[in-house]
Amino acid sequence: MNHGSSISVVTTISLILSFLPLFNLAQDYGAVARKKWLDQARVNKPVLHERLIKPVRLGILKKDTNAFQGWKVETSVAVDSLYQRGFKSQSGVIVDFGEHFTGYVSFSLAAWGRTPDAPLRLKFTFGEVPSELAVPFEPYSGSLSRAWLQDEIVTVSEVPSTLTIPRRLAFRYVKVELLSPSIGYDFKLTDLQIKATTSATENVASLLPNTSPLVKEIDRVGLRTLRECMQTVYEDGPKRDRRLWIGDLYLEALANDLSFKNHNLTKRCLYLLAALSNKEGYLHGTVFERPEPHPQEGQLLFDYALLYNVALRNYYKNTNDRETALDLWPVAKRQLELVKSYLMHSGLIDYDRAAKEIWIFIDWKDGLHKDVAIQGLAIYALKQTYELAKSLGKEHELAEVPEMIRKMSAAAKQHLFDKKTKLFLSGVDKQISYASQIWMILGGVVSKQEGAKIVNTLIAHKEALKPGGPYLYHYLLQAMIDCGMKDEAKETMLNYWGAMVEKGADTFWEVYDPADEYRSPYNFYPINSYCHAWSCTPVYFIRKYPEIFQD
Ligand code: RAM
Repeated sequence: MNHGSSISVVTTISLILSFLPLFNLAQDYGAVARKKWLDQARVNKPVLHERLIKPVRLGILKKDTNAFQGWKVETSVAVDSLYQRGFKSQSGVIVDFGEHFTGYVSFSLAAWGRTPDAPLRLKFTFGEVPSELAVPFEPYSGSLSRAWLQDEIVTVSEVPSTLTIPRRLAFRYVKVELLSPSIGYDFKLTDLQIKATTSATENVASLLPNTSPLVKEIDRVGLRTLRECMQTVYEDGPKRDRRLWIGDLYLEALANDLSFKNHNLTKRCLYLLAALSNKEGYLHGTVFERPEPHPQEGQLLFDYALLYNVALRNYYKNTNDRETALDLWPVAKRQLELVKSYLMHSGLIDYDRAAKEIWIFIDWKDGLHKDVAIQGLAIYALKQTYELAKSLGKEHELAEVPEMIRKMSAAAKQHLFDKKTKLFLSGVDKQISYASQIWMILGGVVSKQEGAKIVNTLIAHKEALKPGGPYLYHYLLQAMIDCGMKDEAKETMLNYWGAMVEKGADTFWEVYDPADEYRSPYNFYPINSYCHAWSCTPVYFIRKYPEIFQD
């Protein structure tokens, strides 16, 4: 090929490429890097601490309109009363383990009087909250698999025997029913127990002595939530979905940094996600560990991919582990291509196109319009990634980023801020939401003073679309703190997480809407997770800002 023809080939190629969306240009990291990352994930896999836990008492399930979701479990007699009588007359018994545990349940069956002459069929229903024991699972209307619900039918062919339910469970309460008795004999159920697992250790520094009892309680429940979600990855929820999601990982890592300090777990998760990124180098929103590590193929999540960078920066800040930060730097850098690929000349993200091509999460909230929020979140992530680059001496690789930040911030103020309402408005309906204001504040699009005014206007605005759950409440609290609104931040924590505590939460919930306890993003509230990673962050706030929360 002569020189002239090679130029024309190059020109043709670059012409073709210029019509492709930018993110198709991204290159794979290569098999060597991926293998190294997967190995790093493997060597940092934590050993699970196991504890054998026995139930503390029996309970009585009661309908109560004042209780959370209309049901409560009242304390009844000691567990011995179950173990020392024939089971037939006790079918439907509620056993209370006193706290939330995650692990493997076993039990023993023995003859009680006459010779066992037939198999037994028992049904176990495990509940994180009382309503899961009371609400019929059929007809099932949920949008997630019915199989997540924790009811297990066990057929026992031989009595006496000791059995372990194969599936890992997450619960405080168990209901045990006898489905198929034999008229010929009765039996005893004994030694119900759970081998509880967690990768969190117990040594967490206590709060200052003057901390209010409610804050202490919120912290205790938060720690419990985090502990249960810390398994061999940061799970989102030990009942459901039991896997690593980037958005949950970031918040769990924040709380872990100031409590259990299991930094290797964070490291493992960061490596695992990197190793399982797609061919273009973009991170999947969620990955699975078993049977072999694999991603949720095709599930890219715009905001979560960007939050990975924030999590990596946070990991580096907390550990000084430069080697890992440098190792994973190409991954962080690559995620920024997502922003570039949707950025319009105006400096705004092309939300309509992005929303068609990639999942933008922001919050579980029906009707939420996310164009403003993703703009703010992208600016926030660009800034955080730039800070990470600076700390690694890599800012020259992000030479265009400061100008992107400037342009995107200016565009947000010019096109998305409404001078009349003094709030950021989203979508054609000019929606006023907490999500929009929160991410504009966190993105630093407005000054601290402007941010405080916005939050005050928002609070006074009765129609504003409130956060749908603890995930966005976390960012609301952070936005308030960033604006110097200490009292409001404390009040929000006490009102929101405090209300869960007052409603009997042993662990914090995936979804909690004070105006509707039955809300579920999945159309069936028993499928909600009631021990959910992203709700554990009071642990972080209380320790990070003792002057606000421990005073
Ligand atoms: C749900 C889970 C998880 C969250 C995603 C976006 O499936 O609750 O925690 O990260 O949604």
